[in-house]
Amino acid sequence: MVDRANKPGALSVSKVIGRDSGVVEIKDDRVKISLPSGESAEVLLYGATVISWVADGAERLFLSKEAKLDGTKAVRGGVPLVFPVFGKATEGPCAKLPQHGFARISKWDVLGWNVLGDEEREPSVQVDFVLDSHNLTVEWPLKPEANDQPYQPYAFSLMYSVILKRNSLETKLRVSNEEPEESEEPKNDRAFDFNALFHTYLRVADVTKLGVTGLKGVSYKDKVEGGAEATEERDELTVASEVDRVYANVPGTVVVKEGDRTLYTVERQNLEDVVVWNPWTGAAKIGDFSPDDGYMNMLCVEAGAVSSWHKLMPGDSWEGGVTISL
Ligand code: TA6
Repeated sequence: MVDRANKPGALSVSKVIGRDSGVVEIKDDRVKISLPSGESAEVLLYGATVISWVADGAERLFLSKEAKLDGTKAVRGGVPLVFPVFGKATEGPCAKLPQHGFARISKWDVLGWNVLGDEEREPSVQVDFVLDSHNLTVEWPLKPEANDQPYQPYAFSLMYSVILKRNSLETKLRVSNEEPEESEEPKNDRAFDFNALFHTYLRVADVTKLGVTGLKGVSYKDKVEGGAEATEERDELTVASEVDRVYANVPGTVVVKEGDRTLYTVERQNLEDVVVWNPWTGAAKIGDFSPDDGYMNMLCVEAGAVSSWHKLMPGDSWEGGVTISL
């Protein structure tokens, strides 16, 4: 079953999408998805940021108590989307874009929703969001200072799908270069490069008790050590101080464990990299991070394509996604 909203983004409706299959409520600035079995997720239209995921009776995402949810700042917590640049670009088409790009600070539209799986026995619900060049408030690419040609922003579109299942949350991003293939301009001119990442703040009881597996033997850039390159030696990454690492080309599944117990399994589709971040006591210096000791209750395990640029030619699309399961 597919139900496409007529006026995306301008809705305030509560919609039951199938008798026992779940509910999608679109109200003002957010979308709430609920399953009959009790799981739920909440997505702000601002940034299409997932700000809550409740599974097996507990909240699974960390959201700072001082996170701004009113569209004035990227949300500190949940799952902010990083696109088209990870961090800051000092040159090139992404120069002058805000840190981590514009996807997390743009207002997205709801495209529609869909019931997946076995509607009777174990339904799951997908909600799709869109963002394209028409609703951008920043320049991408950066306008050249002196150029007599008319400025043309990249013709891109993003479709972001949030899929709530019984024991997992799946998020998928499709990036399309909408420039017609038969464009008269040389094709390369309208190709664009991008990074994408799901900046997921996992909620945990005590970060010091965790181990993250699946990274052994993988090369990483250590941002705490000024970007020094190293290789992970440990079976399990543990956190006892600030951690900010970009693991490149991670081969398999990453698992967050507490002792023998699996807390989260992170499976990636077409996303080669994994970033692990915990600000530790530096959290107190992050204006919208609260409480100061909240770093004990979070670990960012971020699936992405960030260790190199991905090029998208006119007419082409790319898709990447991540499934987090209990
Ligand atoms: O993904 C990790 C990271 O890039 C860290 O370096 C850290 O600064 C974090 O993101 C938060 O960035 P933000 O722009 O949300 O403050």
